[in-house]
Amino acid sequence: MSEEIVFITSNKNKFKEAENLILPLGFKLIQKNLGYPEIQASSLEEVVTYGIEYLKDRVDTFFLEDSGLFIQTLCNFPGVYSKPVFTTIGNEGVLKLMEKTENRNAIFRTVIGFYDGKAKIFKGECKGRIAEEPKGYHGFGYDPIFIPHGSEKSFGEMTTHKKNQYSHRGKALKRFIQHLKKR
Ligand code: ITT
Repeated sequence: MSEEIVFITSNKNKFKEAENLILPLGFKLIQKNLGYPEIQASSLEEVVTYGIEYLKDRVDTFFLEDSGLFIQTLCNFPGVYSKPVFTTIGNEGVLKLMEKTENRNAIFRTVIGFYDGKAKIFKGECKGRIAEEPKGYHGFGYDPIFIPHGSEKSFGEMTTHKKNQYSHRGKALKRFIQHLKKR
């Protein structure tokens, strides 16, 4: 019987990206949308740590994650506000804020929190730039406007497998997987 790992997330695209890397290892991945308060914190780590504290008496072994897009010329906005910014002004709004801006550097960050009686944090980041216009229909969220370093394509133009090779989440998941393997 393969070990079950529960991913607490409301986001089925995040789940698909995690499945792509974790399933081949022989674990069974289960998505649970339990909801936890995403506190208005100043860092992704704080959101994740709070989420673990909230859920650890409700679920035995699980992980969750918080991600954000940090745009250099906008003083790291939207960062920890990535979710409300996406659901309000969206990609078009972010591109409007960047009009005529030469410095298009940005970083995507993911922080994973795993709990199995003890809490552990795994981080991943992906440097890249904000595209001039949305490109591609794969993925979710800011994917069409983010082009990772080393690629001409946006995340929106990549398959899940390809995105995982570059992405913040792919990197954090690979660190998490190393930990799972040696537990
Ligand atoms: P959870 O239930 O796991 O929290 P969520 O969709 O609320 O799922 P986050 O708070 O981590 O996820 O995401 C913040 C925002 O950033 C949200 O609008 C996402 O669409 C976007 N986002 C996160 N990861 C992304 C990625 O890999 N590519 C594009 N957009 C991403």
